[in-house]
Amino acid sequence: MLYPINTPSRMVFDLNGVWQFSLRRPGEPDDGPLQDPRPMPVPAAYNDIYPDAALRDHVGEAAYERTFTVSAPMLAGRLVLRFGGVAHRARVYVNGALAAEHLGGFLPFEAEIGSLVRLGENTLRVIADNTLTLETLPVGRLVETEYPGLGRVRENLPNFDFFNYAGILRPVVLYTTPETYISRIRVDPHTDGRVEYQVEWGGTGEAAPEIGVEVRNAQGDTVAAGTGAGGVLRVKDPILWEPGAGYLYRLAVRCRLDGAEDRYELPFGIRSVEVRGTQFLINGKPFYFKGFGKHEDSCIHGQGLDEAVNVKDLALMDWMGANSLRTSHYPYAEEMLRLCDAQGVVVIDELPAVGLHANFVATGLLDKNGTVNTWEQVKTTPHHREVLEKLVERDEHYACVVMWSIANEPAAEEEGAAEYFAPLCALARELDRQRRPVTIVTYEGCAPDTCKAAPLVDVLCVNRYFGWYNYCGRVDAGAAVLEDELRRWHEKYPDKPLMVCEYGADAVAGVHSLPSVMFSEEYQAEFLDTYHKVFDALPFFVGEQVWNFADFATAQNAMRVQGNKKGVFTRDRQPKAAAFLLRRRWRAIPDFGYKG
Ligand code: GCB
Repeated sequence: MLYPINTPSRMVFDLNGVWQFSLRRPGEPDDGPLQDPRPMPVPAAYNDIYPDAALRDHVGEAAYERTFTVSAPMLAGRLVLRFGGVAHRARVYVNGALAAEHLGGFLPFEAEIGSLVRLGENTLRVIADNTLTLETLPVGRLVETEYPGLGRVRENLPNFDFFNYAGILRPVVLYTTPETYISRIRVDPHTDGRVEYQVEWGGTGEAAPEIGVEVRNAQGDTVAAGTGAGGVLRVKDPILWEPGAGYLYRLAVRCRLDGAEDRYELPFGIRSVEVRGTQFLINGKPFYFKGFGKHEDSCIHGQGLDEAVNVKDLALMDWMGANSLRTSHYPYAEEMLRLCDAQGVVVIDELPAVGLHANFVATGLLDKNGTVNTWEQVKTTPHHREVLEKLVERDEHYACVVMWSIANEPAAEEEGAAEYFAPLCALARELDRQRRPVTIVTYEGCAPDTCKAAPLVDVLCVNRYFGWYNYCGRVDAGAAVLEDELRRWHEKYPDKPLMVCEYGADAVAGVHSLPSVMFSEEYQAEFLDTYHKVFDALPFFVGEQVWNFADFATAQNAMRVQGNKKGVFTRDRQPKAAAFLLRRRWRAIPDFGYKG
């Protein structure tokens, strides 16, 4: 699905702003008036906007409504309503008629609405449902508990460690296209200057449109051109997209039929990604990942898009010498990927597949009795395939994306994991024209000899907290166990690169202690420093991503102090002591060749 932009043939109209909003009771008809509506910003999660626990903790549906005006030029061709992301399930009505239904909070969807609108004022209503189940991604459990005197209470327990923010999280726009329009552009650029491309179109006509393509450089000069819906263009002496230097070309496409023309420009970078033995190569050079697992999370907006925060986060990463991030634990807004592409930030692009474990969650919320078979319980396969298809379609052209993460911390040690994941890994490789490496990020319960995901992936990505959740207060013991385990991973898989995608310790900003104790800034810094000595001793090791970039909101529980405090920055993006340690380290580590 193409990102909405203005072009000579397309107009984009912003529907963000303040909408009317109300929570809904189960069974309420979709078309009745909103009950006691109140203003609600879009995009934003609704949970933290009012001082109201019932709103913050609401389980179920909420309704948003606004009017919008349609002018005559908007009806000259197709009129499309597009949502960047609504968590997690949406029904969309235009003037009372159902225009779209969608499952999945972190990917865009759209509907052609030309036949549903009239000139002048129109009404748009969105019903957003935040319920997570054993069929959705992320995975959650809907439970009803009887409390004495309170009756039955519906709760939605997350199988994951971030707040289940809800609502219209990403931008809403209307855009126009001609009747025959460009529906998809695929690029597969090569470092020798060849750019394979393919253009798909939609429309009602029988005849094929004429397609023209041009590659423009960053100055806007045309450096290659061709015709036809698919082919190979040649860019002479290409400037490569590199970590830290996100040089972008644009593929300018024209699609002409019966005198009408659609035009679109797709930014893309020229670079290669390859796994060779234990090395992760970008442009043929061994790359070392330095960076973070993040969240889309900030004060007030919750998980809603906040472009100021996104720009600030990348500025802080640059200040630290970080070169990469993982979109833990769901696809991020495309606005962020566009920034990463332009700034040369390397991205591991993760599906919303978190919580695929019936016996484990970081906060210990689940029964750890080991008797439940995850792969018999969860019913996520169809949705998992669907989000993978949509993610590859949305993000395939981004040079910053160097690897697909199919899931975070699934029950990869349990029987059934290989059967669940093998087809998904195969599908990722089949769908992606650029054939990026594939990973599944695993947790401490998956050892080298029990992990059923490891044989399926190109890069071994592990999350480790030895010295935090276990060996409490013993960073030295944690690091010793870590080194032993990482070496065993390498012995078992000598031909696969290995990286740690999460390591970290909670630190409550302002808590200090000498000698250090858990939750102090000193302990967090020592924890990271001790892990780094292990990483530096391992030649087959390709990267370190700290958990987490910033403190973030979670469900309330006894393991969390107003959210997860493993941030190197506070939630309002002020540094803890660890930020300075990481800055010294990462500014001294080159992007390429650190491990030979
Ligand atoms: C993990 C999870 C992450 C948690 C983190 C923690 O392994 O992948 O979602 O937030 O641990 O802090 O416990």
